[in-house]
Amino acid sequence: YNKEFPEDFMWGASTSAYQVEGAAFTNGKKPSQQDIINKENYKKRGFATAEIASDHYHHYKEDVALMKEMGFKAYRFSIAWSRVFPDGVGDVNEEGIQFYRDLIDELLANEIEPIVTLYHYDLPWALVEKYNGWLSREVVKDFEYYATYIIEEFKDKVKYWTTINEQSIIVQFWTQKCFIPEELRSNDQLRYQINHHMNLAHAIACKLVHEKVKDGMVGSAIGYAPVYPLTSSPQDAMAAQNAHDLHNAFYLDIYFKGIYTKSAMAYLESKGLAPEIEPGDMELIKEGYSDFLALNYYYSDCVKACPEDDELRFAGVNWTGVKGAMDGHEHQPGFFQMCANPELETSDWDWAIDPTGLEYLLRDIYTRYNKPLMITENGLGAYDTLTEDGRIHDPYRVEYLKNHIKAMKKAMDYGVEVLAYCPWSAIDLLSTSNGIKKRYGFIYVDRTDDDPKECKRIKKDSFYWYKKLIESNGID
Ligand code: BGP
Repeated sequence: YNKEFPEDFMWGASTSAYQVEGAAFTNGKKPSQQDIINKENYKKRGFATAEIASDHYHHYKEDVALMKEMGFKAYRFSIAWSRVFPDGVGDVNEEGIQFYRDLIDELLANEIEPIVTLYHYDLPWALVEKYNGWLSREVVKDFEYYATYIIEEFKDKVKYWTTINEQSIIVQFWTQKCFIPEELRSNDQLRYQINHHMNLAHAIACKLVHEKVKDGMVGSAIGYAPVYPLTSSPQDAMAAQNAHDLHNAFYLDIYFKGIYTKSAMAYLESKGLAPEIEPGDMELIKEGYSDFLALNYYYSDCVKACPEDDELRFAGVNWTGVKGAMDGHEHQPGFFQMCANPELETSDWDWAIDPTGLEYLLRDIYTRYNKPLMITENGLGAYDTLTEDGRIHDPYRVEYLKNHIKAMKKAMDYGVEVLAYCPWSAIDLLSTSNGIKKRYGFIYVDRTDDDPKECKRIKKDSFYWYKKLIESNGID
């Protein structure tokens, strides 16, 4: 492949607020739903809470200096709504917003482009208490209140905005990504209702960026997996098309065409899962078009045909990091069922490792929608060991990232416009499915789930490798 990347290509990495910041109750911040989910749910599995996380809140200058040392051109992070508006709406928490002013200024002073995500799973808990959070349509106007403030505040400093992180993943894993009261969890239609509210919120944020930010670019960050059929049987190929329509097109068609994918909607209607749509909603969605798509890519999916009389179920999780411990696969009766791909190796968490899938999806999306793309997440969750020499040798991570970068470049050589590569994650942080045991960073954070110690930062081998790669603009 042609090794040269564009001069202005944005090498960097990503994090999200509740997974990295800590200081969950500091300087006026009140809990987000993740603080509650972490406490109540994750603690019983022995995971770290978000109370301290990687303590980025207190280490941000050191962290930005390390990013600078690696040569980052961009950094994608999210703003914690409950730090800025502890009650979701109302008075701004000056100390909370000041943290983001300082962080953004620190990035700009180091010539690192901030790529800001408005919402990454962490709805203020106050709004859950008030009206069940995303389950209620009321959240849309409160999101508008929050987004208006943030976009106004940073309109001269932030050019790239992403709205809501991974709606497709929220639909699949809704009880981990949103606080859902026990008694409502059997109603799967609500997954799609939440998603509809998010579509409205997304559209509003896009409109706000278009109105307020000169030369601003806005889009959604989507968790995207290309779908392969298990066999070459026409039934499995059809199942792959169905899964693509429901998992991928269903979101992209909203962002770029302002419509719900017909086939996916017809399927959801047939199962009583379709969202309620009010007059004017689709017009709003159309007006809030996206300028680019941010992609979070970890694995590809594999499917086969699913019998009509099968039982509906959504995605499973591997909570333990022991291969094969995934607690089930998604079944959409008569449409498709997910299965393991016998052709691919997996991570310890059963995520298929598939660099070619990245080339495949970049080319596929670009051909269908013809919009610039950004990689805002990609990476390998792994157990890292601090060795006696005080180092972290993570050749598996380097191998994973290198192969994905090559695949991305191949897609670019076929004409796909990719603006940035921001893998997950800049620094170790809490995994949503396994606390601090499952690590992703270039920078090791010396802590365990039980004991935050001082969260000392240690450069991993992958840190030096990435630094060299950025220095040579992609030539490894
Ligand atoms: C994405 C999320 C991130 C991150 C990542 C890794 O879905 O946007 O927040 O957590 O996945 O997943 P996990 O933390 O489960 O390993």
